[in-house]
Formats: sequence, structure tokens, C-alpha cells
Amino acid sequence: MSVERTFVAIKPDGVQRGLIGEILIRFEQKGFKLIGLKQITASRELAEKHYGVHRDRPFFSGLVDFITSGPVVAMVWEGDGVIASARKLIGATKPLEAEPGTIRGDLAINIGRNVIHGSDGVDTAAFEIGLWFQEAELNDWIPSDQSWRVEG
Ligand code: D4T
Repeated sequence: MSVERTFVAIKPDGVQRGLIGEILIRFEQKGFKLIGLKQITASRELAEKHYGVHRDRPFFSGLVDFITSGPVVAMVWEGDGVIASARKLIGATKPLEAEPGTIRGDLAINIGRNVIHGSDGVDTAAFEIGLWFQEAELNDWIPSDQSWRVEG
């Protein structure tokens, strides 16, 4: 398993509902390393690029309205297999289909208010990290307890 980076964002509904701490703790406790974190209200241009793949879908403009409606908490997490693992922690896109124990399974009921985003693959992660963060905003550091989480 190789060390990866993924982009995760707590959406405006998660911020408005006071779920930032509840969500952050799940990634921290899993053992992944936080290397970038900021609160940002996305411009329409940023949101449209982020969701560009959905440009022709009927929900696109509502999605852009929603994601730009208030601050999001943007993060980059690093670790072995973090891209797929973050998607598992997050749960299915439709919160009613997300397993209990996942973030969406525990904290959301509606697809248009599903509280969090996570990159769905290596290429998407690289694209989204570059879209939301400057290289200088990412911190390369070694947690003091790293050897208790990762072998070798
Ligand atoms: P994001 O990208 O927000 O993490 O969600 P997913 O990766 O889990 O799911 P997605 O790309 O298929 O959907 C992007 C985003 O659009 C919203 N959405 C989606 C919506 O409002 N109505 C819909 O019918 C769909 C399919 C929810 C997530």
C-alpha cells in the first residue's frame, strides 16, 4: 500500500450544523496525518471546477449554489491507502444508504446535504488538492507517535 494524499471537505451544512469537530476526530482517530486545513468560502468558479464532471447534470447549479453558500473546511489527509479509506469513513453518497458508523450514515439524511466530500481516486485527489490548496499550505511533518501507527 503506498502513501497517498486525499482532499476532504466539510461542506457548508456540516459547518453550519457544528459538526467540524465530530468529523475531524474520525480521521485523527483512524490515524491519518493532517497536512492541510483551512476554512474557505468557495467562489462559484472554484465550485464549478471542483464539480466540473457534473456540469451537465440537472442538480449542478443547485450543487454549486449550496457549496458556495457558506464556509467549507478544506483538508488534505495523508497515509497508506487514505483515498479509499476516507471514502469508507465517509460512507455512501446517499446518506440513507450509508452504513451506520460512517460519517454520512451517522450524521446525514439527504443527498443534497451530505456534509462531507472526499476524493474518489488518485487523479481526482491530485486535481482537487491542487485546486483548493497552494503547495505552501501543505505541511510535511512527522507526528511524534508515528511509529505507534505505522510500521517501519
Ligand atoms: P461528493 O463529490 O460531494 O463527495 O459526493 P460523492 O463523490 O459521494 O458523489 P457524486 O460525485 O456522485 O456527487 C457529487 C455531489 O452532488 C450531490 N448530488 C449528487 C446531488 O445533489 N444530487 C444527485 O442526484 C447526485 C447524484 C451530492 C454529492
